[in-house]
This record gives sequence, C-alpha cells and structure tokens, in this order.
Amino acid sequence: MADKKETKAELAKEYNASQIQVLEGLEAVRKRPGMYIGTTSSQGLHHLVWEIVDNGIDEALAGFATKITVTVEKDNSVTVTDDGRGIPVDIQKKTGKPALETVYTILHAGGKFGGGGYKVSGGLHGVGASVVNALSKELDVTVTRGGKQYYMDFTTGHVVTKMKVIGTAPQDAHGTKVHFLPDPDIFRETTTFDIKVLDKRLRELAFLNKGLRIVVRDLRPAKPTESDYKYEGGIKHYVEYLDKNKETMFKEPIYVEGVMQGITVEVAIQYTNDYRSDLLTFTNNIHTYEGGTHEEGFKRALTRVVNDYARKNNMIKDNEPNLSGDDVREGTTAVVSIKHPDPQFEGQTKTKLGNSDARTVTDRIFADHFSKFLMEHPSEARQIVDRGLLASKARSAAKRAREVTRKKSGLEISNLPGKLADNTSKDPAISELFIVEGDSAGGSAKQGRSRLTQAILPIRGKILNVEKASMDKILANEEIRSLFTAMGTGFGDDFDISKVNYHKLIIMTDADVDGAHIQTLLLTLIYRYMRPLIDAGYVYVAQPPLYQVRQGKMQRYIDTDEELNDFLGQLPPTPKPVIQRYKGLGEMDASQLWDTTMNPENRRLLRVESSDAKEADRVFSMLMGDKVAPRREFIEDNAKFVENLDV
Ligand code: 28F
Repeated sequence: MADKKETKAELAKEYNASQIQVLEGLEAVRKRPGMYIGTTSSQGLHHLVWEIVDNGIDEALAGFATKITVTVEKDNSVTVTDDGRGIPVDIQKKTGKPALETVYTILHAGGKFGGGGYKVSGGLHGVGASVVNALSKELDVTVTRGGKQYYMDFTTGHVVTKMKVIGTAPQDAHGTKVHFLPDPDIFRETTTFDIKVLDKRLRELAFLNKGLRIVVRDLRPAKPTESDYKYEGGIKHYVEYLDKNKETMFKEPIYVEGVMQGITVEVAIQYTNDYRSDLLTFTNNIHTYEGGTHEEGFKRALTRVVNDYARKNNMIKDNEPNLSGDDVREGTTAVVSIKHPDPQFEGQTKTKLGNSDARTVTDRIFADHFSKFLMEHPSEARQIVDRGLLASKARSAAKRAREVTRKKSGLEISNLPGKLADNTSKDPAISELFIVEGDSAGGSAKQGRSRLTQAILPIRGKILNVEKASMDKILANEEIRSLFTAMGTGFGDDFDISKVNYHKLIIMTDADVDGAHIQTLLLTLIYRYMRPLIDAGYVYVAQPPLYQVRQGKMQRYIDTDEELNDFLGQLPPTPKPVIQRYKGLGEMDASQLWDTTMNPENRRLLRVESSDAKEADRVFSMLMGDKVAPRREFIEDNAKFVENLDV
C-alpha cells in the first residue's frame, strides 16, 4: 500500500516519540552504566575506547578504512580516527536528523549495516557509540566526506552543537574522528587511561585484522610515546610475537585461512621447546577467554589429524591408545580467530562461543589444511608425532608420581619435618597460609601470627628451578610437595579448588632481588600447577615495610622511599628521628612482623591478578629460559612484575 502522507500532528507525535526514545536511552545508560559497559571501574573506562575503536574496525572490515589512530590527550580525553567513508551525514526523513546524530544518540543504533549486514567487530557485543556518548562529559565528532568537514558535539549524550559544516576538504578525503572525555561522575574510581592496557589490546587488534594499521599515541608524558602496528601476516605474526622468547621447532608457524557457511576461520600454530601450551581464541575480534565451539573444533581436528597420521605411518601400534589432546598440544602456541555473522556468546562472562556450525567449520578448515601439511612435510610430521609420544610418556610418569603424593593423607603434613605450622581453624574461608622465605622469618612468623587463622610454611632458600625440572623432579622436592599438600587441592589436571585448605595463600619474601626471585618462582609454580587459585583471587603477596622511623615515643612504618621523604619532611627537627631500613624480614622480631605485615587490621596485601602471574611466568621463562639476551634486558629493566594492588 502506498505510503500515506503523515499529518503534521502525527509527525510531531512521532518526533516526540523519537525524542523520548533518545532521553530514555541516555538516562538508562547513565543510571545503570554497568549494564552497558560491564563496570565503571578502570575496565569499564577502557571499554569506552574499545567501543569507538570497534566502529572504526568495522569500517576496515567493510573494506573502507586502512588506518586507525588512538591518542590519549594530556587531559586524559581520547581521540580516535579512521580513514573510512565517514559516518553518513544525510538527514533522515523519519527523524529529521542527520544519520550522524542518530548514531550517537539512539541506543543500539549505528549497527553499521542496519538489519541486513552484521556488526562483525566485538566491543561489548555492539552496545554502540551512543553509550560512550552518554557516559562522556564531552564528546565531539568530525566527519570528512564529500569534500566537506561536518562537526557536532555533545555533553553526557545531549546535543550541544547541532551538526554543521566547519570546513571543506579535498573531494577524495574521508574519515571519522571522535574525541571524548569520560564523565568523572560515572567513572568515580579512575578516569586515567592505562597506556599499557590500550597498547596491548590495540596491538592484538592489529594482529587480528591483518594489514590494518593502528597507531597508539600517549601525549601525557613529558616525552610523548607512539606505537605503530601493522601486521601483513596477521595472527601468524601474533604467534611469532607470543613465542619471541622461546625456541621453535620449525622456521615459521603453520597458518590456514578459509571460509565455509559464511564463517571465516583463521588458525596459526607453532611448536616450541616449552612443555606448556598456549591457545588464544577469538570471535569477531572478541577474545573468547572461555573458549567454545570454535576452540573445540580446532582441538578435535588437531588431535584426530595427528593420531590418524601416526597410525597410518605405524608410529602408533594398533593396540596402543591414541595420543590425548594435551599430548598433541604440548609445546604449541596457537591462535584461532573466526568471523561469524551471528555469534551466540555464552558462559560466565559471555566469552564462550555457542554456535554449533563454528565447531564443524573450524574443524573442517583446519583439518583439511593440517593433514595436507603433514603429508607434504614428512620430517616436520614425524617431529610433531614424536613430541606427542614423548608428552604421553611424561604424562603417565607424572601420573605415577602424583599417586605418590596423593597417597600421603592429610596427616602427612603434621609430621612433615617441622615444616608447616598449621592454624587451628579448619574453616578455609578464614584460614591463611603464609609461605615465608628463610627460617628466621619463618620463626618470627610462627611466633607472631594468629594461631587461629594463620598457618606458616617456611621455604628455605631458592626453591627448585621449576622451569627446567620435569614433573617428577618437581614432586620429589620436599618444599614443593609440602606446598602442594598443604593447599590440599592437588595440582595440574587434578587440581580441585573445592578441596582448598586456605582462601589466602600469602607469599612473604624479602624486598631484595633474592626475594623477588623466590616470589617469581612461587608465582610461576602456582600459575602453572594451581592457576585457578589465582583466578579465584586466593593468591597474595605480603608487603613488609621498608623503613621504621622513631622519634621520641613516636614510631611509624613506611612502605616506600617517596613516602619516607614526605614523612620526614613533616617531622619536627628535634629530637633527630631514628630511621631503620629493613633489609630482610629476618630483621623484624615477631611482634613487628605481626604489626606491620601479618595483622589483617593494618597489613597491606597485594592480590595477584592472573595477568601479574602470567607476566611472572614470562619473566621466569626469560630468566630460566635458554635465550640470554632477554635475561640481560630484564635485569637492566629490573621489571616490577607484580602490580601494586591494595586489597
Ligand atoms: C573513530 C571511530 O565510528 N567510524 C565509522 C562509519 C561508516 C558508516 C557508518 C560508521 C549507516 C547509517 C548506521 C558510511 N557510508 N570511527 C567510526 N565509520 N557508520 S562509524 O554507517 C552507520 C550506519 O547509520 C557508513 C556508508 N555506509 C556506512
């Protein structure tokens, strides 16, 4: 039926309706920002950038943008530009407003291709630029297209300057520039961007979108910084980057790309001399931390292809069992990245892919290519199968070793040679296990502690260098075994957090290089064999004070050098303050150790986030790994790997 002419009154009603939609939308976002960006903490703050960047990436995926820049301005506002077509500026007859205004004021508007196409990029599953607008104190957009420059700006999502032409541009110039300042009334915790967080994700986006150039600038420091990322090899270069400190079995990663049933699949994988495996999976650039069907398809294909090849070439006898998924993945670093037209995200944090077609398509595309690779490269194929056979043997050896430790019932701990001084409470929720470096500190900790809630496990000197040791040697080490047994959870594949004896595992080492080294070893051990402890937030690092200042009856413990200077600056000149610098925990007597580092009332514990532990793991591999250069670089940088987190 032909469009009936809308009367003025109806149009006015409609106009009001759309106006109301804008107001309701922005209000909803500002009232419950967490619904749209997850949290209003630092993580939510950075999601503002991801959302705008993802719109630029969509423009690149559509084939129109080739370069995206992200700049953190001095005032912690952010400018993002792309060289795509430029957001449309035509006046829409339904609203009487430019498309540009609609994209930035209507919730969930701006789905790039309306209903037809699909938003392939990730972000928070397409909440749209209007959310960023609503949560920004200021936001302005400049669009260059059709020989003109268009501009409009907003405050907390409301139009301040209606769209206007602010200049001309060469006919063939095009692109979008968005500048925004997050609203401190929303982001109360922090409005300071972390350039490391931005850099890491933007570099990852450059890997995931091969050929796309992404420039990251930080204008806040006296000496501004700039990173310029562009990877023609895409995720193949990502795998090489992830393995830069490792020896690899072949000269370059195996890479495959294919499309089937409208799903694009890319896989890059390489084998290294490390016994661990690392697998990152993505859907439409979203990191699917919880895995999902694409990950299952990839794993199933890899295991099946290696076993089929091994049997066909008599490397596994008919009566011998298949290699397991863990066996064939030992030492591999892989990235699986798929683009899906209609992704269904599931799981705790909506980062698990649910689409069943992604399983079969990823399996088929990878299996076809990988089996062809093995056929065409018999020597590499033999090395891959041998690796799996070796892993299988080590696994069964470890299983035997594990039987040994698990046979020791809980009673074993009590007669461990003076090792673990357990606490009296049997309630894990209030129980804390301190791993203390050295016997003297261990003694003071046992004396000073709260017996009800605090258990002490002294670790003598450098624990075993777990990097080079195989599983059974690790388990043979008394110190390691007592730590695993004390925790009660088992470790590795058998880990079961429901059996944990302590909800806080607190590493207490000296603040010197040796202490940092032991801290790294322990974090690595926990990260590799008891990682869910970290994810559950059970792992902490004690923060003993560096100094004690006394002046007359006054006594204060100071944690850092700068705090000391500030504090001394405030003291009266006489009597001369006495400053004691603690070189090690052993210098503190039991009551000082309790007061400053163990008493939950006033201690400072740093909770270890998995990124810290992963960083420790990387640092550890570098320190213990085979390549010398990075080790020197690390010592020069003297990198601090555990972020300061007040808990
Ligand atoms: C710095 C952030 O936001 N870039 C964007 C485009 C391009 C189009 C578009 C965006 C169509 C009508 C919904 C242009 N020409 N960078 C960006 N570039 N949005 S966002 O269209 C928006 C949809 O409203 C675009 C032809 N088709 C699409």
